[in-house]
Amino acid sequence: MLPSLPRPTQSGITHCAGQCSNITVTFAPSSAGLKTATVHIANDDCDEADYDFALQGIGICNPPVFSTCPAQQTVTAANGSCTALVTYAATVSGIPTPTLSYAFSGATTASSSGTGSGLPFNIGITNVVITAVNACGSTTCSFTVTVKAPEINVQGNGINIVDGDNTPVSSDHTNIGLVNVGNNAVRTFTVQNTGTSNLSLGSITVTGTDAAMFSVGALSPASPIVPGGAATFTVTFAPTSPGLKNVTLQIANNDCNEANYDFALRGLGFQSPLTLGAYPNTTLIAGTNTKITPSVAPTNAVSIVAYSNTNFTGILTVNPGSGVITITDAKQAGIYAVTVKAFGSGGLTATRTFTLTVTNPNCSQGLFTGTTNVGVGSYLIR
Ligand SMILES: [Ca+2]
Ligand SMILES: [Ca+2]
Ligand SMILES: [Ca+2]
Repeated sequence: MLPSLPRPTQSGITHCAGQCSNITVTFAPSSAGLKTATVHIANDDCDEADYDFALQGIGICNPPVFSTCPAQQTVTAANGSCTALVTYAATVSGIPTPTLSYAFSGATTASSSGTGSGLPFNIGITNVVITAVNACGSTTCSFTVTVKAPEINVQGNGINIVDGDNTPVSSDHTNIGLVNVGNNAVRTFTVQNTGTSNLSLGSITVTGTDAAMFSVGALSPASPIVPGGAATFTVTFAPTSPGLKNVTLQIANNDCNEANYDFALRGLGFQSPLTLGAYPNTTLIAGTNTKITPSVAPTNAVSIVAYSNTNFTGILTVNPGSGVITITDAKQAGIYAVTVKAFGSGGLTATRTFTLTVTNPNCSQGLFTGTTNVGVGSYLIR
């Protein structure tokens, strides 16, 4: 382009004989090619009043070229961090010096003249495009930044249980449901790693007032869980009393934003009612057998026993299902208070009593209540 001449600021200069001064000319081409101009110096010389001479220069313009485009970057986020710092550098040549702009898309989004190098990138894949522009053209270079991290997910019965879930339902096993006191129910939960680096699990615990009724099995296979992998653990609910039992399950892990994966668990302890029917007072002859049937069959009896005092040496057995008492070889003659005691789950008991009269027709009164065998004639009364 035209030379830049400082004409306005140089006017009216007077030089005495022998004096001199300098004029500077700056050539700043804004496009490529041959550029020409003429310098005019107006003066009071008698025959060179317009002192003029030609100038020329060649404008050089080179479009941008990347000599270094950063390689693909893959880093693993530090434990507990959802970002990673990534550094890189691009070098570009061109005349005039190109200006660079950066565009980020994907996991991390931004657009600026800042390089982004040394700054945090989000978990996932970020596409970086660098555009170089000068007067002669433009070019781009692109690369990706991949930040790897673990990602925890927990399922019960194949259904996701979100971190912090506080609404136990049976469909995802967080509501274990009704379990008889003294029995237990086992539920299996699955921990998945849907991320891109190893998921490390710490302890799996239950907390809350009723925590003693819930026990957690070992993780299988053991931590860590590889990307795309899974492991399981069980929770056993063994109520020791009736009623709703609530706890919080906590899974310590190295996910950046779900490090304490916790959700509510619930179970209902149920106490089966224990009933035992009434037994009729019964009379039988010494040395004989009989069966005594209760008014109704017992319910939920685990076992039933019947007993009297030590004078009675016959055999008393009770069927826990029917409640029927079998008396074998009743003796000695006498009147006995028999206690029937049923045992249910969770320590429940139920008791009935009845009177058992053992007679001996060989005695005039029909009764004999001694504890010692007594010989009467040729009879042996027991
Ligand atoms: Ca997460
Ligand atoms: Ca998650
Ligand atoms: Ca949590």
